[in-house]
Amino acid sequence: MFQLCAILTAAPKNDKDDQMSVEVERKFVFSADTLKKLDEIGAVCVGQQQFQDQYFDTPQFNLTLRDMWLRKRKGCWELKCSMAELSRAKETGGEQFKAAALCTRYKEITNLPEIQLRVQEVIKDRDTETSPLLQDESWLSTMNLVCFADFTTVRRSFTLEEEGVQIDLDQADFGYQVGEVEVVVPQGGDMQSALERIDRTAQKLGLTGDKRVEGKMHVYLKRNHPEHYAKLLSERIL
Ligand code: V4E
Repeated sequence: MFQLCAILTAAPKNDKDDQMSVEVERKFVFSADTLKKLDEIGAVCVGQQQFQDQYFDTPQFNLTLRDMWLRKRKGCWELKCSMAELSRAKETGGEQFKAAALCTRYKEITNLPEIQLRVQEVIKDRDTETSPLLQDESWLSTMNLVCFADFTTVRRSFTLEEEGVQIDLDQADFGYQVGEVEVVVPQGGDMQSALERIDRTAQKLGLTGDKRVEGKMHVYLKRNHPEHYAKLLSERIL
């Protein structure tokens, strides 16, 4: 089974950063056979890394209920904001990519002042004067943000050069593993080609099915925060 999703990544707003790229990814369930397949199709292992993800939200879930995901990974802040509506509007029709119906799109912001601004916009009922001190994490408590998910992932990454895709195999420390085939498309780039390359890679890996595969957060919340999970399900965020 696999899932196709696209993540719109955006750098902070300045002249240089006006460019945006789209990260297209298809999640899939993998097994020991996947490693064999990767080898057979000529994918090259480009490394293994371990990272901790800490996700933050208010106790009222102000961010995640808006499909905004604030996390700290390897000391860096990232905010993923859903671009679903925009993406859907742009992709009406197109029989050839039924898989696109399973797409999710997220603008990814990595510039801390920009992140603080976005979060502040969402939590505007609070008095949230942010500190300009980027090293200072007092803005979290100022905005009433608490860590609701904390887990570590071991990620093995592969490239399939002929398709220009990256394949990640993630093993989370709470006992869930999920793979993804990913292509980063620069703004204005060829999304159709990316989808085709991902689709071809999925076929080469023997992935079948068109059902959504749960990401790590789905499983983490279901197991650890069922109320939060239920709320996101009922609001159709997850
Ligand atoms: C967007 C999102 C979350 C943030 C993490 O996204 P994800 O791509 O699943 O995690 P990961 O570790 O693979 O990040 P990467 O290294 O690729 O940047 S947590 C929940 N969501 C929403 C979401 C969704 N609605 N559906 C699916 C399939 N995934 C994520």
